[in-house]
Amino acid sequence: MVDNKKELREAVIAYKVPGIQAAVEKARKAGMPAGDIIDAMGDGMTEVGILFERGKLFLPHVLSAAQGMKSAMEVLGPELLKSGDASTKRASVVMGTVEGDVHDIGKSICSTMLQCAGFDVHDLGRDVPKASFINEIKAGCTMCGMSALMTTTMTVQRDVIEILKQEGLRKKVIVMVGGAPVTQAYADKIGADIFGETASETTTKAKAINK
Ligand code: B12
Repeated sequence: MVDNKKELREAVIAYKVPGIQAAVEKARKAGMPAGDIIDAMGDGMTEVGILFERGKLFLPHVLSAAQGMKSAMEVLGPELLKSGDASTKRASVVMGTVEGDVHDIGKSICSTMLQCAGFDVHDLGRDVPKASFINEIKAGCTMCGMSALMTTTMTVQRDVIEILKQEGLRKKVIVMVGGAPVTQAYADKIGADIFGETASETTTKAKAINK
């Protein structure tokens, strides 16, 4: 299993879609749980980000690694759902990556894990207008998860919370925020209820609030 973890991480760093798919298949055949496979790929993606920052990888490489992860999620997502406890009915959650931001890998992992835990997830995708979050809350979602991967888009999480206050909806909804640049301190500052550093932490915290 340790070898599979390493191989998955390295396959993502090597950014070739077929290589990532092969490493995922190998890990599945070895009986590695879908959640662990996703975690190992996530580690690889973090390293891709570091190499990108250092100028060792370029945008097409990042895009290719992201593509590989997405294609793996198509297989792993349904597998996770089967193994999860989706029979426990929990709150309706609107999830999305905020407007101006197209990074959706981490958000989609969070959505899948929340679904596995029995939440009714309305995933609006990426580059989601502020009003779309608000509309879903007006339509009955009692939790709202916003992902932001850039320092320039984190502020939209704050804006949506402000709109919720102005519309008298803030107390009716549990707000969750996440994404690589987001921290607990930032979440506290903008008045979010839950900060999740990873998808599993997010799910644990969401379940604790919504038993
Ligand atoms: C993959 C990637 C891309 C892919 C995205 C593909 C996709 N479909 O998502 C592509 C190539 C398209 C891309 C494009 C760009 N990118 Co980019 N990208 C990345 C990279 C390398 C990895 C992100 C990722 O998928 N990580 C893996 C996942 C699993 O982790 P995660 O997203 O953090 O999610 C976990 C947690 O954060 C948490 N979480 C996530 N969402 C949520 C939500 C909630 C509610 C909760 C509770 C928790 C939670 O749980 C997740 C799972 O454990 C990051 C580097 C980094 N350090 O993040 C740069 C990075 C985010 N990108 C960056 C930039 C600049 C860009 C571009 C502007 C580049 C360009 N010049 O065109 C464009 C953005 C265009 C736009 N308008 O959005 C910068 C942002 C810098 C900044 N301003 O802050 C980064 C940090 C790279 C860098 N160091 O320069 N990118």
